Amino acid sequence: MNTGFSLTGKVALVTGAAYGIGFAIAEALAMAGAKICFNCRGEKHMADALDAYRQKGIEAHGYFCDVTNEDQVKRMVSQIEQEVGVIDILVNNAGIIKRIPMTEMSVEDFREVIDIDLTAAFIMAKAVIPGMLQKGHGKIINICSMMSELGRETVSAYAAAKGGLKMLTRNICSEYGGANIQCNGIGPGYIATPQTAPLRERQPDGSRHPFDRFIVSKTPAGRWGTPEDLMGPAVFLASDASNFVNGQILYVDGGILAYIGKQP
Ligand code: NAP
Ligand code: GCO
Repeated sequence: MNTGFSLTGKVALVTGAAYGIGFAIAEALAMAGAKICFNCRGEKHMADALDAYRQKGIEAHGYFCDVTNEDQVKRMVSQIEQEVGVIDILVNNAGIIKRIPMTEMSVEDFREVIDIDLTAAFIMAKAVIPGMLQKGHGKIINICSMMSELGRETVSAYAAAKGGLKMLTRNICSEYGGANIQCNGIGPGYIATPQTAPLRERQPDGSRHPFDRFIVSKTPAGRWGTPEDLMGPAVFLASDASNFVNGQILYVDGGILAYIGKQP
């Protein structure tokens, strides 16, 4: 049976995939047969990432690029087209969070989060869509968040950006679905990566961080997610298996969004 999950011969670009969720998604796409391109900003991250991909047996192509800079993005995309091929799959994964109460947050900090977590996805999609139109197909996967649906104290900019990213996802679907481009999102729950490390730090007395305990009790699966939990969903949304799935956000959250929480 051909289930349509193979990515053999496809060119995939995963942004911010030197480590964390992006790295695991790139690894999954490579396992399914795709050629992997990724970008990051720092020299040390690049060297470590290339080494980590090599250790996994993946010949990844790494590019220095800040995803908020349209000139750098255009340069990277045309370099990939020359060196690897026209991009079939884009994963907008690069992202940051700033946990600051709203009334203490500077507008510069707010704008930086919106720029990286939302505007950059527009810049990236705008740069790859012409190649996808030429090829007659394309997959864009935006890494959203539970904060595409929910708020929480201190993450106003992040929630605003990830909510916007959900709507950018639906709009790309609306605008380019007719050209055989599918744009979907993955909404990870709480995943153990450097981004969430401060929420899992041990307390001075060795006990678990209260937020860590809160998340485990709020998650029906009873644990934090791992980057590996996102591998299957990413392959599905990158492959022909999802050709009639468009404009959706697939929440991969161990059930948090379905659960009201334990009564006290
Ligand atoms: P992470 O460990 O902090 O990694 C983020 C990556 O984004 C880094 O590789 C970083 O690269 C890159 N990046 C940030 N700004 C960039 C820029 N301007 N240009 C290029 N690259 C940039 O985060 P993560 O937890 O793996 O998260 C990955 C994505 O999933 C993010 O969009 C995040 O919001 C989302 N997400 C995470 C969770 C979670 O619980 N961890 C849950 C839901 C959604 P450099 O090192 O080069 O800066
Ligand atoms: C936070 C977290 C979250 C998660 C994730 C949830 O401070 O609440 O960092 O925002 O990282 O995006 O899906």
